[in-house]
Amino acid sequence: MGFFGRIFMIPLLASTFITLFASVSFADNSVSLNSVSDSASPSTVASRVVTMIEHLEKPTGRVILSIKGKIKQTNSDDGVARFDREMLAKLPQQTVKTTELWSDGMQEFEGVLLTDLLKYVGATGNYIVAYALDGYDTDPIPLTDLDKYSVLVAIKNNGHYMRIRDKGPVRLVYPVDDFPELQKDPKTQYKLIWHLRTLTVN
Ligand SMILES: Nc1nc2c(c(=O)[nH]1)N[C@H]1C(S)=C(S)[C@@H](COP(=O)(O)O)O[C@H]1N2
Ligand SMILES: [Mo]
Repeated sequence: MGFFGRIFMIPLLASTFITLFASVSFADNSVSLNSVSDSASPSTVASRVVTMIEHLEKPTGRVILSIKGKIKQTNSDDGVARFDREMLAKLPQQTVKTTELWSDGMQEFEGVLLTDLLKYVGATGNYIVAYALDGYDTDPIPLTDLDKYSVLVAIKNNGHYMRIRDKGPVRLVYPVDDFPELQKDPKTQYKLIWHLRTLTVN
């Protein structure tokens, strides 16, 4: 890109920045987006309020997550919202601590709450289906799950960005340890999708 190209990029980048920060308001006494209170769920700190973005920037890095279906904000002509890792990492990050099937001991996962991400793209459906890089897909996940549990679109495990070999780069993590009903329900393990690539909102 030449000198003039760079000059023109500056206002563009600045406006993207402003749009993002205007839309994600960092309220101090924010209302928790989940009915799960912070005391009930030790995994998650108080949610910042996330509202729908007005203009979704385009990914510049490798796309690691796409959202399709009933969403109002997209960043392509084919009606898909595509995210690179930087875009996901810029959203308010939350933590879920839980044990899981694939590794020993307590695991800390970090990423954006699925409920926040869906608000961000203006999702209007009743359930989502998650698709993985390896061809696996979930049964429909009702959005009511997201009111009950802090379901995380995780990009970090124990402080490190997950690579594909770590069952990343994106995983759907439920706070399984915090909820006996999740531990008892055999459907829970089918929802713990690793290599998450696409979410459809239906
Ligand atoms: N990407 C991906 N996620 C997945 C699966 C899969 O095959 N691929 N299997 C699901 C199912 S059916 C179960 S029971 C759990 C545990 O799978 P595992 O026992 O094969 O590790 O992960 C879930 N998440
Ligand atoms: Mo399974």
